[in-house]
Amino acid sequence: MTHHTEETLVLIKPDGVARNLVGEILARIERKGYVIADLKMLTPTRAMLERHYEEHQGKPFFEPLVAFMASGPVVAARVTGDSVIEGFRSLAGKTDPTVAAPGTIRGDLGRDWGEAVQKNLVHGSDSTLSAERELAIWFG
Ligand code: RTP
Ligand code: MG
Repeated sequence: MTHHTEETLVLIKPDGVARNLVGEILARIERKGYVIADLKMLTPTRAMLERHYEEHQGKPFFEPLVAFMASGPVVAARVTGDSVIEGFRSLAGKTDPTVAAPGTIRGDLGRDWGEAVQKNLVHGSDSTLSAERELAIWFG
């Protein structure tokens, strides 16, 4: 596998902020060796979220997801590191925290048992193209 420096967008979703897990989650990112290159807290607008989640428009969880993400402050981070896009998603674990592996953020800290929207603490970009697009939305 070839290694190269990448950047990704990480979001700590409203459930992570409300549960006071910001420090814990950022610490896991830093301990892995990734660098937090930019960081802010904000309550996202609906317009931002519709762009961020455009690939999910029309799916049954889209509206509840946007409502959940707009329900309170989130932390947005530009994170850089060696193969960080895939690496952070591996650190985060599977989308559904009930089946995410122990050792992952969602597996260790997830407390969402079968709700309509997965309150799964974090978001991470899933490709270089998504990372570029999402970083433009959250960091301009
Ligand atoms: P993310 O985009 O947040 O990093 O998570 P992901 O790639 O693992 O999941 P994705 O399929 O992109 O879905 C985005 C977010 O929508 C919520 N979701 N709920 N009820 C459901 O079945 C369902 N599916 C997805 C989750 O909050 C998920 O992270
Ligand atoms: Mg996704």
